[in-house]
Amino acid sequence: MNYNQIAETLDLASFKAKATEQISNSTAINLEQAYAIQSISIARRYIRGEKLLGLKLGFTSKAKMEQMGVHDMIWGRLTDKMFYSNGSELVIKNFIHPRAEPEIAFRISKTIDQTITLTNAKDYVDGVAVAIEVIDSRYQNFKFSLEDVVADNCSSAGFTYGDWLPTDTNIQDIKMSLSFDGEEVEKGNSNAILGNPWESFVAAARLAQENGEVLKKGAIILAGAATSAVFIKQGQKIAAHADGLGQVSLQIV
Ligand code: OOG
Ligand code: MG
Repeated sequence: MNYNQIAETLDLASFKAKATEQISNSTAINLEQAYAIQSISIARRYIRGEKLLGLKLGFTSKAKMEQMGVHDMIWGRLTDKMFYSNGSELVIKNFIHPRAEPEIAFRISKTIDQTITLTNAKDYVDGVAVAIEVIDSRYQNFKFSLEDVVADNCSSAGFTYGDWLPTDTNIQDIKMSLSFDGEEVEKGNSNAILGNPWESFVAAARLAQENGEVLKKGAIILAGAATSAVFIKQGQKIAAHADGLGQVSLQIV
């Protein structure tokens, strides 16, 4: 199997906003190979000048696993090209079939240099925020196997976050929702994320260490969606809300 070729196909599908066929339709790949393809395709972005901003976890909630028919947690990379500031415009024609989901973001306060547990996690975070992730599978019909979606950098395409709040702000057992033009389209509870969103931060720190990704001061972690993701359309104002964290929005143009 040619990893480089698959990585190039996925990267170009993203760059040109044109869907491609699922890898697993023609080639059997395992998870290790899928992560190798992901890192080659991200390296192509770095060559174009994109910078790593952080990591995201996916399928950390049952709602997401069930929606997409997969069974395990995955992780991907976020770059500066995917970042949108709160309230800004997202040009939908640069995407294939984007969906939005409400998330929680963590901001890292210092380089992670030891094993992170629930007990020391807060020492490495200086802010928590409500976030929106925009996912855009590069595969036709948004259909994939777990390996396919890992190779495709976990559908990562865009994200934004709201105001950073102090680390001791409660993020457990809070209502999270997604609304389009003021109407709620999804709602869930933050504990749907691994039972406690802080577990997601702990997992991200472990995965980063295991995979040689150094998370430095300022890096962002997205914990994974608490609800299903919903297709977005031109003209919508999309917003995510989390009790106690406020709200964040994007205008889809
Ligand atoms: C994969 C990305 C999953 C999440 O928050 O669970 C994800 C997908 O659903 O296309 O970002
Ligand atoms: Mg997500």
